[in-house]
Amino acid sequence: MKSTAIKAALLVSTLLGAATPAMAEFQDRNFRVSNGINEDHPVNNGMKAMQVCLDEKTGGKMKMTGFWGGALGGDLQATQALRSGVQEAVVTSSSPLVGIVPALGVFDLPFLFRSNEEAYEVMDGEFGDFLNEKLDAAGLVNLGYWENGFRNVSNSKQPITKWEDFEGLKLRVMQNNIFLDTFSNFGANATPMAFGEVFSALETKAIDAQENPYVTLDTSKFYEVQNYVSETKHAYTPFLFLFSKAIFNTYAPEEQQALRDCAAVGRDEERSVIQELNKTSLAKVEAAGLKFNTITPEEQARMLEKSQVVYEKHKAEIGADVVDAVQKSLAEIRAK
Ligand code: TK8
Repeated sequence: MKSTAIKAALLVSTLLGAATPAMAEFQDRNFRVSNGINEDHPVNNGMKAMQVCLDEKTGGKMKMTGFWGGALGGDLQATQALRSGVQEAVVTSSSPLVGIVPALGVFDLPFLFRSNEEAYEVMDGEFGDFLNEKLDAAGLVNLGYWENGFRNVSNSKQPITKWEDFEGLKLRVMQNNIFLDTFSNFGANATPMAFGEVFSALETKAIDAQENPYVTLDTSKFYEVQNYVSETKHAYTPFLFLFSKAIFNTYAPEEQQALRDCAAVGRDEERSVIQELNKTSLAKVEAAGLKFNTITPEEQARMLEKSQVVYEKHKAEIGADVVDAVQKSLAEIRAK
């Protein structure tokens, strides 16, 4: 009897012993994720999928809370808070961060990417890793390239069908010199502005125009204060899911790995929800009365041609090696 009880007790402790160390690596964590976009943006779908994955991997110990509409500050401000270790995570466009990591400016070069698929291949591969090393050196761990997407122009004045139509248009650009130069070179009165100020600037007519993916035109309600939307697809910008390196380094290797793996799960979900919502968002803004037009492939080629000066002007500052690397990688992808 006694020996059976001891055997049973030993068996239980062995089983517990086997199960305990794996879970013991995970502590209770609750981290904040800052977002400039609103809660109905597909980033939230991605974060929900990421949370399900984290629950599974950490036995429910690692939780994240999204903050929306710039509640924890704009992209740049939130990113600086990560660098100084006072905030855990941000989902931000790469463009406002070029002052921190100049190489990120590569994504701002006009008409660089032609399709989502080639953008994914470049970002999820070696080139993306190469940029991640530069972010890491700046105190930022990039958990993955999520999608912001192809950017299109909306405005309150007229359809944009050729670059000359930008003449005199007061157009908000992100805090980024490549965007500033691209639109100034088209004749626009380009004004750098943080994302959180765009809606009211459009509403008060301080500016006429902005450029963002359809999903943002929809979820940030810009369509309420715009009359025209023109499919320029002049740039594809990613969202970076950044984590404070100072905080990340205090996490156990298993926790870090769970974050990386689950961010990839979230990214895939977010990208696929965006593809669907892009269509319904455009339908919704048209139903709200905006006039929609596309740009001919010939005109897009003309815009790219006109923009060569922007490539030349910014190549050294982005890093000639960086621009050459992305172009080489794109040439390989396109030759397949
Ligand atoms: C959201 C921004 C935004 C970006 C912009 O925080 O600023 O226009 O496209 O969506 O990162």
